[in-house]
Amino acid sequence: MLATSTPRLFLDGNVTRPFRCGAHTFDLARPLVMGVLNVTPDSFSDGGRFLDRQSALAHARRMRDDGADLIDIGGESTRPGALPVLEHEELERVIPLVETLSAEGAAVAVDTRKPGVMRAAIAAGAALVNDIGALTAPGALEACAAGTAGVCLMHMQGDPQTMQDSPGYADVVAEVRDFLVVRARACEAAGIGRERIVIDPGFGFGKTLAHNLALLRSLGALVTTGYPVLAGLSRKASLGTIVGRPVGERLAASLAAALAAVQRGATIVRVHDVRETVDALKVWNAAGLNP
Ligand code: 9MG
Repeated sequence: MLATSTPRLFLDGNVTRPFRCGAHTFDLARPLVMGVLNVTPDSFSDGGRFLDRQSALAHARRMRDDGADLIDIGGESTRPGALPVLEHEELERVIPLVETLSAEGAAVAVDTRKPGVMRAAIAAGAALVNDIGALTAPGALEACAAGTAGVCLMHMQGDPQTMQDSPGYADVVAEVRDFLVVRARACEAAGIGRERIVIDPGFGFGKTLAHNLALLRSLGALVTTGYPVLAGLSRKASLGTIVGRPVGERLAASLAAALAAVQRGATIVRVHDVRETVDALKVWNAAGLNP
């Protein structure tokens, strides 16, 4: 285990700055908002709503106009129990959107585990590869190293089909942190500079409510690695368990979770409700609560 020996790597304040992803550079002086666009029939929150290209583009542009710094496009659902999608189908869903939105100047992230989709997305102008598998698929590191896009490395125990069956850890915070540091170092060894790397504890990916809360409380353990931390809690089942509400009624819970995450040092929040999150963060910023 790396738990006790993980060095503080390259700190400027707490976190490596700036964050470089493709044609975009973010100074991380304030938390960034990443808006979610699922072009899938089966995502847990908005499955089926944006399969049509025009409605997907309209939703992405709305999120951009509402203040999203990044738009995260996913063509394969990652919700618990989700089945894999063929590569050609994922490409057809995602790449035209990446091309159009990148050409309009948006910073586009592509949520994929497939190296073929990563390569095509980077060629189409994607700024960030958001991989719930932390670039562990054969060829994924090479696909990202070949370009200049940023990478988001997420922790997941198991895979989406079975991950919530019986997640277990001896020390969830240490195990998640150690995994992410190992993956970040693998990226650097492959030629992906540290200024292009973001890490993510993967809330809800092979984790119980208690695991998610432990990670949220101890997000600082990830922040002290020096890599910027992304937190994705928006509308997730753990929030539903806490407040006892279905997925369509978790806005307040999601805002509270986003604020808790940035208060603990997250520099990017991945959210469905961009306008409301941007407003909440404006108040948080104005109050000078930045840790
Ligand atoms: C695709 N996806 C769904 N949830 C996510 C999360 O919490 N983080 C990241 N990076 N991607 C996610």
